Amino acid sequence: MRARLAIAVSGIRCELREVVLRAKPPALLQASPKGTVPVLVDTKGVVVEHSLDIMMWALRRNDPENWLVPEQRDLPTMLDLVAECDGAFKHQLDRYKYPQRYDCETGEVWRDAAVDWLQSLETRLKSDAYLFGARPALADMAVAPFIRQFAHVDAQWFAQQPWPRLCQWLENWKKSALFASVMSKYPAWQEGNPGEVFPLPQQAG
Ligand SMILES: N[C@@H](CCC(=O)N[C@@H](CS)C(=O)NCC(=O)O)C(=O)O
Repeated sequence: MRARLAIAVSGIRCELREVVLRAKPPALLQASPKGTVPVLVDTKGVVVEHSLDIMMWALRRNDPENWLVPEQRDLPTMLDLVAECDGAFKHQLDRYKYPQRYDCETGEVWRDAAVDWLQSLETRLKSDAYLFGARPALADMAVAPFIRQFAHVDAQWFAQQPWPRLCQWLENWKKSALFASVMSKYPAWQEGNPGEVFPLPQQAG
């Protein structure tokens, strides 16, 4: 989702090929044998294999909303926060969501392990509406999809935490036009077919 957010805001026209993970098309595995999505192949055939790298690829080409230039601090500081998300928090999120996949009796211990980091986001949002200032930037967009997943595991529990600003930040993002523009469902891509145009012209910018 975060790769789509960055491509949508950049307005760079792509061919989107929706992949069903149970039936990965050979073209995906040929481009990227690791077999995870998202994967981007540029017009020169360069393969970009991770969602954050795809965000950077798009925003380095066109960054109309200055996601790479936050109001506060700088890009390396944002990337440090994203690394915390992609590291420890993602590890906890996966186990909270799917404890049985990881041989955990319950996910609650992993939920609780994430509390301090989520509290640190709440603290960050005390001074401004977004993580690095009064407008959204890369860190917000890279982190929000995972906070959304975390909140959805047990929405009631999440709503009961003392995180009013984090909840508001999440709600604002979920109400945004950009979020809506990346939530469309697409049919699975079939070999030989053209993909979908993404972003649609009205989705750009
Ligand atoms: N580090 C990768 C991780 C991507 C990832 O794990 N994607 C999942 C889907 S969200 C996947 O493709 N899993 C492969 C599978 O389930 O076969 C990224 O950020 O792009």
